[in-house]
Amino acid sequence: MFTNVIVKKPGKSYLSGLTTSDLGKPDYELLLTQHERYVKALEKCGVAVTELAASEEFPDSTFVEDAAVLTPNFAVITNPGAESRNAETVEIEAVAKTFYRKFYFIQAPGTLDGGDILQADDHFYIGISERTNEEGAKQLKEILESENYYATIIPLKEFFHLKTGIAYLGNNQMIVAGEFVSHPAFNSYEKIVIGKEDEYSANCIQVNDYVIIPSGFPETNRKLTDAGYQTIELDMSEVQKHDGGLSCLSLRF
Ligand code: CIR
Repeated sequence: MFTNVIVKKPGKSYLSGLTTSDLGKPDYELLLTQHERYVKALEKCGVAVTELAASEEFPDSTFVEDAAVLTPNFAVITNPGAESRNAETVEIEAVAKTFYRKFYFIQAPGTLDGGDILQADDHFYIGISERTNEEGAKQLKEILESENYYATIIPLKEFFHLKTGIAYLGNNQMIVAGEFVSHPAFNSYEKIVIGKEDEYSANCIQVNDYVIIPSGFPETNRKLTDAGYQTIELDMSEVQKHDGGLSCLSLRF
């Protein structure tokens, strides 16, 4: 069960944030509306939402997931791999202190983005990407193993972050796309496979009784519904324009 989430309102500077997509310039008003609907959907899932105010000095800081890894008993403050995002951790550490007493930190030269970390019950998967390096992954693995979790490091071939292409739904079920469809690390899970054209919808979030998915992917919605999940669909167009998805916008714990 998740009881809390942390989110952060996007600022106007979002428009000058990092992106690799060619989907066009985000519409700020529409982004705010999409963010408000995201918060409402989380509330419907039964979690208490802590919403941080926008920070104009950090254009990508609405993607709070990258600054921390939160588990039931401790928080890991990351060392985000993009220079312009690195100091986003200061505010996330401060707010995490209202919920946690035990902290670990990823230290340079290790870098790590929370988007590269997937928890499936007592097992964490740690992606090595453009943002998370081997040293950062190794540090997190050691922290997790010292806390009696399992941890597996997965070097990425194509995806931006690990969770760009995979989500854990609970009940030993994973939703997988692209390079994860036949990846041996996930062989022991029951898989819901997402086709190439629907790849964006692999980044979805299971929150208590619901799975929140991006709208515009009827096949994904059908696969989840057939598997017995209740879905909530949200338009994520303005988030997708800056390489973000549903998981990136919140820390869930
Ligand atoms: C970035 O490049 O850092 C942001 N524009 C997108 C971050 C997405 N975060 C995530 O997948 N966890």
